[in-house]
Amino acid sequence: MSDYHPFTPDQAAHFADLHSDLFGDHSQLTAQEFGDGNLNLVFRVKNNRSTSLIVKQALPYARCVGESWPLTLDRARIEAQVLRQHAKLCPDHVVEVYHFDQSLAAILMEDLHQYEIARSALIQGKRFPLLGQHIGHYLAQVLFHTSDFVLTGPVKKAQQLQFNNPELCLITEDLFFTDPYSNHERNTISPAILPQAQQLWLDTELQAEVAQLKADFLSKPQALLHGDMHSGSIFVKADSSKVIDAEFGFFGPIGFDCGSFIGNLLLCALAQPGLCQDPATALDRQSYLQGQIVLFWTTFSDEFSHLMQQETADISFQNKLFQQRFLTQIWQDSLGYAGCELIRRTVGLAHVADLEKIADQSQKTKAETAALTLGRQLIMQRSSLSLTQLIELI
Ligand code: SR1
Ligand code: MG
Repeated sequence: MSDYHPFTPDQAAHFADLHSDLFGDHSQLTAQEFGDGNLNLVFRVKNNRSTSLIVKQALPYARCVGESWPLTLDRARIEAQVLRQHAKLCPDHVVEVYHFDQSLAAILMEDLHQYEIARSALIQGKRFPLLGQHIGHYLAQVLFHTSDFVLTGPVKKAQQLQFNNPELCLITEDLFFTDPYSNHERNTISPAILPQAQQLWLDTELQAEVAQLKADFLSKPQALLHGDMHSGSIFVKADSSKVIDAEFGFFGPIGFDCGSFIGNLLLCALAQPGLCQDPATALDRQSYLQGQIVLFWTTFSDEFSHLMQQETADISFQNKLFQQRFLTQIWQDSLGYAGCELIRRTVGLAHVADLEKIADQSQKTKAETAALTLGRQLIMQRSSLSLTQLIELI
């Protein structure tokens, strides 16, 4: 990686120009860095005819913390390769990667400027009737086709090596499963909910269940996950949804991706009474978000079941009873990981705008308390909760 240097806007524009034919010979290019995520540099490069592309470059550290938190540049390779593999399996719902340069840790990709980030749009109360269906379809396709139902043992093991992502997995291991359950210096806790957070540090029954979910995250390489399936990793417009940001990708438990998506819709639903003044509007938005969770899970589970029945290559895994049990286990894991997401986004390092944008302090305390309570319920009751019961709990 000796050629590596963080891009200036001009260098990002040059990189985009060099690796794409989209701009034309006489283009005047401008570039602007606008990355507001946690880890990387992101530039929009535009010509004078409004054609634009995105250059995303990994920094050798976590941007949100600074140089004191070094981070592998290899995450750019993982991201480019996961996005390309997922795009082959589900082209409608994955951003297109045009070029990847390993030595610069830089990716040139499609600019989704006609789309909005799902988290910001949902916070504003915008509705996308197909969001749950799109993400259910995306996850069913990419997770099934990278699992043991399709890949032979040797092929899957080779891919596990290709997508070995220890540093980014360690971030999740720490931030999801460890920090929130102790008085860790990385945690950020609103003073008003400190007593509830302290409860988490003492709750050994909850900690035992979280330890099980962490053990599964570490040792259940079921499929090639996106690895960071929150609503900030999804671009949406009325009739289309596209997934970005797959740098946390690795072979892990299928329920982790499903649970991250469900967890982020739940966070948005719990934040609604604090985000909009009118209680009736808040209720209406909550019922839209509940509907999207139902649509997501019914789409995912119907499609995954169908794929198991129709396209399972391995004869052992064609057993119907095994397939039913496998899907039930994904549901239970999803509830557990959704619960962990609710808790870590409330008291851990990486908070979400859904809760942070609540201006009224007492409303924010209510929403944060609700997130911790629901998070605990999902983790503790994951082996018995149905989809209908989940919706009732909200
Ligand atoms: C230091 S990274 C913090 C969080 O941002 C990413 O999007 C992941 O969700 C990670 O946990
Ligand atoms: Mg991200």
